[in-house]
Formats: sequence, C-alpha cells, structure tokens
Amino acid sequence: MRYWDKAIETIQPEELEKLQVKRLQETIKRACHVPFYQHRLQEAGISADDITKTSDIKNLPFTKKQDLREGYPFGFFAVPLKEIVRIHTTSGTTGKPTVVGYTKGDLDNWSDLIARNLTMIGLSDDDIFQNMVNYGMFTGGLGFHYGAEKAGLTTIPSATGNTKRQIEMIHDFCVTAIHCTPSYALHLAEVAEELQIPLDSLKTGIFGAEPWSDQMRTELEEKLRVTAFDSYGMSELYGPGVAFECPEHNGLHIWHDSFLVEIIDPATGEPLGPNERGELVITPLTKEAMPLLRYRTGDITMLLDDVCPCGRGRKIARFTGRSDDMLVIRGINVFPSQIEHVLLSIPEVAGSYMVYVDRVNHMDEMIIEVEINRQFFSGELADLKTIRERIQRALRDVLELRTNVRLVEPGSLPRFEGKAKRVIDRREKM
Ligand code: DLL
Repeated sequence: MRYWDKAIETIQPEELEKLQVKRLQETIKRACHVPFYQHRLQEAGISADDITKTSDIKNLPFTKKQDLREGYPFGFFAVPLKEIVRIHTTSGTTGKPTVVGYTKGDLDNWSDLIARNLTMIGLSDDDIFQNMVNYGMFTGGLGFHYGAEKAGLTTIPSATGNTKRQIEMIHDFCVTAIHCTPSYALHLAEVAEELQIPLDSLKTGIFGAEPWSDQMRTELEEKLRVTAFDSYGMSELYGPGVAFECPEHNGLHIWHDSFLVEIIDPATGEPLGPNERGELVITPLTKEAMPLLRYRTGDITMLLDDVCPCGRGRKIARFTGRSDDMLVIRGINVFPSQIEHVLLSIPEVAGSYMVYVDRVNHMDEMIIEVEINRQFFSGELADLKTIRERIQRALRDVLELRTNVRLVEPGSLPRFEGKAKRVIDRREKM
C-alpha cells in the first residue's frame, strides 16, 4: 500500500481531534473577514476561542448555496483580490453561478489532495493519465491536472469532445488511466466498440462529478476492462479530491485533516449517527480564500463505522443523490439513482435512459425512455412488449409508482460529455 502523505493519511483519532480543533479555530478567524460570517457569528454569540472540541461545531451557523449566490461575485472572499490567483464557478443551474476563489496556498493544498487520492489507488509516475473533463470553469479539469502532475503521472489534458480522437490517443499513447464522468465513460466504451479500437492498455478508470450506481460500475468495468474508482468533490470545497474510493471499493475516504464532516437530517438540521443516511455538511479546514462554515452540500450519504484495512480514516458511503434532486411524483419521493439502479439491473437494457416528468390533468406522469440492446430491439414485437412490462413492473416494485416506459433504439438518446442530465422535469413550478 502506497501513501502520498502517510503521517496525515493514517493519523490517529486523538491527534486528529487536536489538529481539527486548531484548524477549525483558524478557519473561524479567517471567516471573520467575510461580512456574512461576522454577522452570523455575532448573532450566534460565538468566536474561535469558544471552540475547544470538534463537537462544538454544532453551535456554528450553517452556510447554504443560496447564501453564496447572494454574495455574488466576490462577497465570500476572505482575502484581498490581490491574493486570489484563480477563480472557478459552478455550473449554476438557476440564476447567477457561484464563484469560488483560490490563493496560492489553496491551489497547493488542493493538488496535494488529488495527489493523495491518485497514489492511494496505485497510480504513479509509471502511469499515463488522460483527463477527459472540461478544462474551463469546471473544477474537474485543472483540479485533476495539477494533482496528477504533482503525483508524477504523465498527464494528457485531452479535455472533452471528439470521442474518436480521445479513443485514438488512449490507444496510441498506451494510456493506463482515465478520468471522466461515468456517463461519458459509457459513451466512450460504446464508440470504441463501434470503431473496433481495442483499449487494452487501460487499467484504471476514475469516475465522478455525478452519482452512479453499482450496476453502472459493473458495466463500465466490463466494457472498458478497468478497475473503476468513485471520486467525489464540489467546487465550493476546492473541487474534486474531497472523497475518493480506495482499492477496497467499500465507501469513500474523506480527508479528515482537511474537511470536518457532519451528517444531518436535511429537514430538521439535527445530527445523524454512523450508518444513518442524511445530508453531508462539510467545514473545510484549510481553505484560505473562501473559508466556509458548515456548508450544506445537499448530497445524501452516511458515515460508515468500519475500520478500513488500508489504514486510512473513516469513510462515507457512495452517494445516493441530492436532497434537492429528489423528485416528488404523486406524493412519492423518488431519487433518480433508484431509477438507474433498477434499469441497469435488467439485462436487456443498454446504458442510456431519460426520465421526463409531466403533469397531465393535474396528475404527475413519469415517462422513461430506455435504450435496449440491439439484439432485443430488432426482435419480435411481442417480446418487446414483455420487456417493457417487465421494466415497468421492476420500477413499480422499487419506486412504488406506475411509470410509462418507452423502449428506444440503441444510440438514439442524448450522450453527455460532461454531467449527464437524464431527468427533465417539465411540470410547471408552483
Ligand atoms: O463535480 C467536482 C468534481 C469534478 C468531482 C470531477 C469529481 C470529479 P461541482 O460541479 O461543483 O463539482 O458539482 C458538485 O456534483 O455536490 C454532487 O451533487 C455531485 N457529485 C460530484 N461527485 C460525485 C460523486 C464537481 N462521485 C456536485 N457521486 C456535488 C455523486 C457527485 N455525486
């Protein structure tokens, strides 16, 4: 087992607590340079000196994405603009994007976290790494790039687009490791198969930036013949590199020296214990340009209780969606990941699907378009009807909902180079 920074990765609980308290105090002091936090901390009647143990964090106010939006563009910067050397923004689904800034120290810490992750999964200067994500405002491109270079990997900044060229490079440069969204990886596998270009040099696939199921993992590992690793992060917390699977593939290590983790009930804000699913709340402990206190990520996971044989700290479970992408269909809560889970467990289903939600005569209707494998698509009509009914039944069993499934030709649904947008809610907002 190789480590990038063994002392910090295997730090023992008592020492970790001390480090976290010290860093939390420093973070609060930095946050006091931001008017939003000055007011909030004053209101709560708390200062850095009141923190003597990590559980004191519960007395600090939460920060929500909406707060950051209201600070647009630079309202959350805790240092003069002179010290900010990079800006990224989140994709911003509604209204203005969220702006995040980095000092030189932040960029150094961030690339260090990525280097830790890459070393943890066995990558080194022997590897050739193709980074197939957007290199613009999205944090995935530059974030992974500098971390991979720091870890000594031969790094190819191929970015997105031109799948044929991506495949040729993997083949011609004998690429051993790739990074992209899981949905793009599936597309890549399909195109490589069509072009009949073997990707035999590939060993490792790093997939993240969107939720993906265990069925998707099996499919990617089979089609690309890689070992797949889940990678989690978000722009507000540097970007990628926050949590990452180790070779045990049993949850993601989150770097406790850099992120103080809480899981809360998203409805009440009350803390939840290990093995209880809820919203991940993170206080980054080393960020300089943009310190955040108790940031509500909106992502649903849980703290795992087991001790990992790899010797690193406590893990979190893979993500099952977001508290805010949950759909309410005829009063029933549905996570898109549940739909994917069902679909990919049905052998006739090919990788791609789209979910449309409409309101017809005041009733919610969910239409699911599903690509099925070619040999079934060109089969008997009666067989297609049976497949469709079977999919609808499987979905009803899990979602407790009637859905309207349409089988479509393989390759006919949209393909995504970045994050997949597979759910389109066409209901009018209240
Ligand atoms: O997606 C950073 C990133 C880049 C992560 C490359 C991993 C790889 P944002 O664009 O700010 O940042 O989106 C963050 O994406 O709150 C989650 O909802 C979702 N997300 C990211 N990684 C995962 C994952 C980047 N592994 C938002 N599983 C987060 C599930 C994920 N959801």
